[in-house]
Amino acid sequence: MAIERTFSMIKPDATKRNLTGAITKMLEDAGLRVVASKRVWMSKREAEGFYAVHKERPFFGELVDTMTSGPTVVQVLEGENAILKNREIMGATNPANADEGTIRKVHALSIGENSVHGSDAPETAAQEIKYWFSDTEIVG
Ligand code: IDP
Ligand code: MG
Repeated sequence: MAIERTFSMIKPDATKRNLTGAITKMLEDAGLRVVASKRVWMSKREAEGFYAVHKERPFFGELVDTMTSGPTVVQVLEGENAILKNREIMGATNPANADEGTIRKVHALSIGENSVHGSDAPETAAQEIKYWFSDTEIVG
């Protein structure tokens, strides 16, 4: 298995409930290392750009509103098989379908306020890391 990097966000529904530490601990306990991290309050334009792949979906407006409703913690995670591992610890998009012990099962409020984002493939991980971080901000 390869050491990979993936992109993660702790979404506003979670930062508002002071869950940054609790969620980061779940990521670290799963064997992932936070190699870059910053707290941002994203603009509408940044949220629309980040989620451009979903722009035709009926929930796009709600998604942008939710993501700009408070601060987000953007992170780069590193570890063995990090992309898939992060998706596993996150749990299903809809917390009602998420496995026991996953971040979304434990913390998410709804499909729209589901506490975390994680890249779904190597290509999106590379794109998403680049969207939020310069190389010098990823410090190991
Ligand atoms: P993912 O975050 O598990 O990868 P995606 O299908 O990529 O899920 O959707 C991106 C985000 O859009 C979700 O995390 C969620 O916040 C939001 N979203 C997806 N489907 C719905 C929906 O049916 N209603 C409201 N928001 C949704
Ligand atoms: Mg996705």
